[in-house]
Amino acid sequence: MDMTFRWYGRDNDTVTLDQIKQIPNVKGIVWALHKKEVGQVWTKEEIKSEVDYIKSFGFHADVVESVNIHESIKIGDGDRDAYIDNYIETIKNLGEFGVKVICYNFMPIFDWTRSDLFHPLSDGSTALFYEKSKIEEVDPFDLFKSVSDATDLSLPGWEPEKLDRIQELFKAYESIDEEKLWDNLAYFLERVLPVCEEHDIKMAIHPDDPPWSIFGLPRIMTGEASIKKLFSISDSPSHCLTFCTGSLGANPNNDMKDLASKYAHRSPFAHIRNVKIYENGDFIETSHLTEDGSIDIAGVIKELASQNYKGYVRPDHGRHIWDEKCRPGYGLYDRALGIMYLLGLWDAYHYKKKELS
Ligand code: DNO
Repeated sequence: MDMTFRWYGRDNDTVTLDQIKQIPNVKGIVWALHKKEVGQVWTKEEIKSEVDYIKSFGFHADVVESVNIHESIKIGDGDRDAYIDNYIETIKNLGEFGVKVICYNFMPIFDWTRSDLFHPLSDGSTALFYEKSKIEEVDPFDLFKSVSDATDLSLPGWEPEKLDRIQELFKAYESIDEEKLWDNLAYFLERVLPVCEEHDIKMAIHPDDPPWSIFGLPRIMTGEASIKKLFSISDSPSHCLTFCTGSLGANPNNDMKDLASKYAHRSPFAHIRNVKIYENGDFIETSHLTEDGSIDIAGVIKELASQNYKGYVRPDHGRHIWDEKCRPGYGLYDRALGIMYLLGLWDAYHYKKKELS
């Protein structure tokens, strides 16, 4: 596995590349142009500046997370082709700078969703928390606003420009059911996959987080049936999955070890994190340690190790520990601990003593 670390850019992250450099075995930075408005073309100059900076620290910049999909594409609006044209332009530009994987998602309006970004855990740390009843009661507009306001740093997936359009977007989704959303995904992929193939890029869809419908909006990447349906759309080698243990794993019916055994070979990118699921369906993001949560993290890594998985891996959300002030889920400390745990599990399988030279 090729260990990576997600980073939000020079002026949008509390963590620096110098710090990431000190975590053993991190080879690449998972990046994006977080300041771009969704739907705009990422220019070659902008890409070059970010890639050059990342590479100047000795990291590769092979993985982009995410190039977000404009709502018009998900809704299938009249202007979707113009936005797909822009997306294609961005793919070509990224290809020119050696990008190998583009992670994206197809969730309507809301990306990852939580009711509390800093929920206390019994060890004194805080973590991202999903309380089902709260999400069922809250006005989506208020949730969007409170999450966007929770930190000075812009949150990925919570595109601020959506805030003014929430009602209009909900209206537009009234006529979009799951089937229609699948059709719109297929329409998008049909146009972008040939371009990805030409540029040797994998488009790796991220599962829905959480993997069920919220606010009555359709969600389609929720478990094994969706993965099967996804791959029935196209057999292009560029058509791939981002294997995310935390998002799919929030539904206890999704056995992540089993899914790793079946779909790791179609997943050039994996997000590894643990969540503890409560009986009523609430969940909280714990440390990566297997016994701290409900997901068999050790089993997943064992499965990846047995396949000698060559894809990119990143530790996903961590807790906020040791008083770190950081963007929710994306501090330095707990993700660094997570990496050492994942590497430890991997080494336990692939133990190789380094010979003295
Ligand atoms: C949250 C992330 C998501 C993810 C996107 C992928 O922290 O896991 O924002 O990056 O859904 O497109």
